[in-house]
Amino acid sequence: MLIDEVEITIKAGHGGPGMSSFGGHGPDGGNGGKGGDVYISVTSDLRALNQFSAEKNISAENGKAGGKNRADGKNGRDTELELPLGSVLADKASREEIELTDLQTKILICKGGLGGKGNWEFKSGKKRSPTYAQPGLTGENKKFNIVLKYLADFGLIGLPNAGKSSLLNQLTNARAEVGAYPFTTLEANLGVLEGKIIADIPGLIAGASAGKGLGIKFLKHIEKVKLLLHCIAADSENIENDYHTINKELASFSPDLASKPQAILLTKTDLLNPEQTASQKKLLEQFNHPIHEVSIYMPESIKLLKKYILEREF
Ligand SMILES: Nc1nc2c(ncn2[C@@H]2O[C@H](COP(=O)(O)OP(=O)(O)OP(=O)(O)O)[C@@H](O)[C@H]2O)c(=O)[nH]1
Ligand SMILES: [Mg+2]
Repeated sequence: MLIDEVEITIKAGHGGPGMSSFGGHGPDGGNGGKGGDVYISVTSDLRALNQFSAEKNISAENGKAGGKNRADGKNGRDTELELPLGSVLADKASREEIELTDLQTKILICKGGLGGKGNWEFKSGKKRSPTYAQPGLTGENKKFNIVLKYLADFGLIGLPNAGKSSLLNQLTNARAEVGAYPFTTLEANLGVLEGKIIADIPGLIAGASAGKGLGIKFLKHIEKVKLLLHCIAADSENIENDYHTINKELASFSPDLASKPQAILLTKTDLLNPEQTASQKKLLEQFNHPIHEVSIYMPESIKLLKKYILEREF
């Protein structure tokens, strides 16, 4: 299951306490180390929120205590938290929002506490007792609600079994489940092709917008896409019907979605001979969309499709 919303607590490390000790020449307690910081970085692995399925408390290491003989305690180790591209973090207290839209981003989200000074540092102080050492400061502690917004640039749509997930796997690093039966995909899958995000959603059927099948609630995942990749199986018995079924459902769900640019992917062309493929393609030409013949068993067709996707300028 793809986790797309989660609440977590992030806690930076506590500063280590300063030492209170005395050597041959009086106070010699060293300083505590600084608490570790927590950083956020961005990953193209859109399943990264699944790391919080069990543990929702993230922390960095505390600073170590100062030692005798003016020895400084070690700083706590920093923690780096990887969140998926498209995450929006809302700070529960300040209501500040951070949107992760760039893979290069690295943010210091919670700062570790400073280490306490050891009693050596207060040697010449008049107000303090010579045994005084600071305890170290607490690290920052914040609660966030994280929502994964769908930033997909491309959306694979089509009837169940049209080959959408198979294509996603060929085009991107995704490992979506593929099955020789309808409704294999139960959740939206996302993959990244050189920084462009492609979404694969469960197949739509006639009546989907009225709640039939699974697909409709996943359409929100592709509401922001710039191009719909409409998958139609080449071996379909009524290919025009397939086209209309999907577009009718899109239009009932959202006219906005239905009016988005589409490219037709005529899938599974390995199942037909070139003449059959050509006549199926001809039936789709009336819809005035670019048509790409693809087969996961024809690497050249996948290469051409990748090129087409990567060259899209929006
Ligand atoms: N011959 C052939 N079979 C394909 C091709 N692409 C996909 N298939 C097969 O078609 C079946 C359905 O593929 P999926 O990728 O699961 O289809 P889907 O559109 O994601 O299906 P749902 O998730 O159920 O909507 C599987 O048995 C695939 O192996 C292709 O290019 N050629
Ligand atoms: Mg699928």
